[in-house]
Amino acid sequence: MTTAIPREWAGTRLTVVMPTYNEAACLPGTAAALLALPLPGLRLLIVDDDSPDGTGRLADELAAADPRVSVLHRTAKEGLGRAYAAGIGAALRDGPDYVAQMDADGSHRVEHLPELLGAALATGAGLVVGSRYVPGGQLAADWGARRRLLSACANLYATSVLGVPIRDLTAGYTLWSADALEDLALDGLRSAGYSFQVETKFLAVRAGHKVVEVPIRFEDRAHGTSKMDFATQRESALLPPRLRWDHRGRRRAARPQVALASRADI
Ligand SMILES: Nc1nc2c(ncn2[C@@H]2O[C@H](COP(=O)(O)OP(=O)(O)OP(=O)(O)O)[C@@H](O)[C@H]2O)c(=O)[nH]1
Ligand SMILES: [Mg+2]
Repeated sequence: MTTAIPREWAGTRLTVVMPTYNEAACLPGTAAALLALPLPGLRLLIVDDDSPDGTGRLADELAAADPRVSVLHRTAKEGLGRAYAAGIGAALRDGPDYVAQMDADGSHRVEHLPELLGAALATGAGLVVGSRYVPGGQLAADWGARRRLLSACANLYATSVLGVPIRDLTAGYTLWSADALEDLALDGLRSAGYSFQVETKFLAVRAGHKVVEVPIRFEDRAHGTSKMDFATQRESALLPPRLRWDHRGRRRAARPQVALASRADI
């Protein structure tokens, strides 16, 4: 069931940026579910890194069938962070009010998107995080104990090294105001891979943007395999101390403004 969203909010210009690499089995279903949401201001930008399994061709077919869909084709797999930096930069050029980040593999339930948008509009937050680690947040039932522990430890590590009070700092399901994104200087980010998620949240908090965490249920991917490899994990492990070093001695713009929202608030 989709959360009802007030009519005056539903037309808000919101672009979902969705990076894909070998997601041919997942992309059509995820895109169809997303485009069926009752959000007239919704656009979808797929950022494909020349997937060998033909995901880019499928994305072109989706764009040909629906004017709300567009595709950014990149020539090589340069990592999730680089794909997002390019995709978000392209999305901003069309002047949306908000930009959301969403995986193509079904882990991010489309039903949560109106909840994230509602939280942003109600609170004026620059960043809304779809969070697995606030009350009401859930992990897929089939995640084993090892994976749960790894995810929790990665979050705890990044949070404590960086001193950022966001409970799901590694989350990949987020919604940003265009203003907050403009402050990120996407071309100068350190992260090529998944650590983009941690780096961008850290920078948003440092810049004084209000952050709200909204509980989501995180599903296991519907088909296919993870693109997380050793180099990406290494980069993620090294990023927090590097970021701290980069920002040593620099004053934060303001006290961190991080709040939790429960479903009842949205
Ligand atoms: N364009 C692009 N997309 C990528 C790249 N790496 C990952 N992705 C996409 O980013 C999203 C997240 O990647 P996943 O492989 O699902 O990562 P994960 O969620 O940690 O792994 P699973 O739990 O197994 O799904 C998916 O939509 C991927 O297709 C990349 O280098 N380039
Ligand atoms: Mg995934």
